[in-house]
Amino acid sequence: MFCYQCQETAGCKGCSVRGVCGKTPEVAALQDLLIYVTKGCAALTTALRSEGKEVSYEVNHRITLNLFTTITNANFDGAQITKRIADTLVCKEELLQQLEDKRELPEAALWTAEPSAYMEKAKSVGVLATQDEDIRSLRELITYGLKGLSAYSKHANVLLADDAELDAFLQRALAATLDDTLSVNDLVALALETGKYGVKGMALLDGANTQAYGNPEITKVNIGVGKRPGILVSGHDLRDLEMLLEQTKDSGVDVYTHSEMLPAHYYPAFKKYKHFVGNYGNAWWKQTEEFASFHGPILMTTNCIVPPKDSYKDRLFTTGASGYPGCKHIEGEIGQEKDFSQIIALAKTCRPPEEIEQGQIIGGFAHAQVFALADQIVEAVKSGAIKKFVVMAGCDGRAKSRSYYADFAKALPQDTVILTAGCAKYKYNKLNLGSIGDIPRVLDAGQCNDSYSLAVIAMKLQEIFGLEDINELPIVYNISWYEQKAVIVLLALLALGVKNIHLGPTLPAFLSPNVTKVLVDNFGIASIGSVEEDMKIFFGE
Ligand code: FSO
Ligand code: SF4
Repeated sequence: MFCYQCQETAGCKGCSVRGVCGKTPEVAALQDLLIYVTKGCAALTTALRSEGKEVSYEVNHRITLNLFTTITNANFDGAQITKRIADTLVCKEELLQQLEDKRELPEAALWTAEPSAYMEKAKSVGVLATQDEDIRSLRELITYGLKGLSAYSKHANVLLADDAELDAFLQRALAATLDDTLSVNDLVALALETGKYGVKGMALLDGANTQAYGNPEITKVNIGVGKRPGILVSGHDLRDLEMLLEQTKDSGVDVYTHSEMLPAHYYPAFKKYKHFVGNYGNAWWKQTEEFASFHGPILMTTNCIVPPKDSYKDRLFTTGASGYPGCKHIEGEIGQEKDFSQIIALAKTCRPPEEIEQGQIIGGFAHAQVFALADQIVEAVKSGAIKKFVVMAGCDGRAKSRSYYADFAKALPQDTVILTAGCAKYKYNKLNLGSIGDIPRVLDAGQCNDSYSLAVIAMKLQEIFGLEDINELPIVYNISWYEQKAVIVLLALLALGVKNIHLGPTLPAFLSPNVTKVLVDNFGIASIGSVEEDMKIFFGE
């Protein structure tokens, strides 16, 4: 196996024996093959579109779900992935029959086999199949960005929001990673175009979320526990949460969020559920302890799954793109009502969660809420009460070096405000960093996809202050990344013209020295240093 798609990749180079995430070589091989056949499928849909033919939503959704399935920590279930490969081969066959001109197709579009041949084929279609390290780096950068974009598209799709142009781009770009005629410059341009569509994808999801559930608003979220048994919901899928909240109403069971599901509390539509009592625990990587002490069933709606301990494995359920062998998977296609009754029945037999902390955290500062506070914020900037905003969006992770982010937050000058989104916030959202007037010093917009809100806020401030360039704003970017959704967020920020982003705790292993140089020279991308060094760089102190 060879995988270097996430920040925790072995030795900052690549996982080649077994994933640091727990992915086995067999599952890694199946994921490589799923990506390969999905690229073939995308080549077919792209060719069909160029013949003026329509591609169905079902095919679009298949491609995005396949990509989402291979995101770090989403799906460890070889049987599920094997089935997705087989189903995609059938889909490819149907598309091939509709295509008139089959001459220019890549091998991936034509390849088919029985499941017994999958492993052998997988050996030749992984990341290392591309010999040139710069081409490989850019192909993977684009593919990982598209994986992140697929996750966001899928969340919009389950709320019945689709954008055919977005899907057409996603498939064209995916197919382009098979094209040996494209140069480094072509692929750099395609990576930036991927970022442009990243903005579009996040906007689609933002529109779908806010239309379905209202605009996030300032909310205090309880981090303690109640006395009744609970169900813990993790991941990012708000539609799954909505269905579960409806089905648990009046059941005597409470519902809690974990990790990236925390921002669900900020949406008005979920506030009507009295049994939606709070957030339990922290970012994804702490789940092995927190799921054990929760005592009740856990529903993983997306990544990030850590291979479960036996003590709670029978309480862990997956749905959507997520999967883990031996854990029950709740089925349900887009538009279907999922049946969570077995989770609810199990919850009723469980002890209430063990309290691990008490208090409240505050969030809900997505674009509409921040716009409502715009006068106060602009006044604070003009008076000098707020000198700088620091975007610290992204992901949290296990690496010890990530304590940098807590230390950095603590060391920030008192006249700075952190703008955050994603699970990165857990490094500092319980530190009580205070407020400037009525404005908390940590403004949490929501999930990682709500980084879109941070971009919208920046563009609004640019307009209010009448600035030519987004980089003239008093905003600095110190972003932490872990998996492929952070890649699309990064590409989106680059496409919006944001410069001098610091990225940590390490730069992606999939960026070759030459590709890194392109990003440094053109965008001022930098890695992090020590807190002291970075304070000087950002604030000259
Ligand atoms: Fe975190 Fe995991 Fe949201 Fe990621 S829970 S790491 S970038 O899935 O998607 O922020
Ligand atoms: Fe390694 Fe990350 Fe790939 Fe898992 S997802 S195998 S940890 S690079």
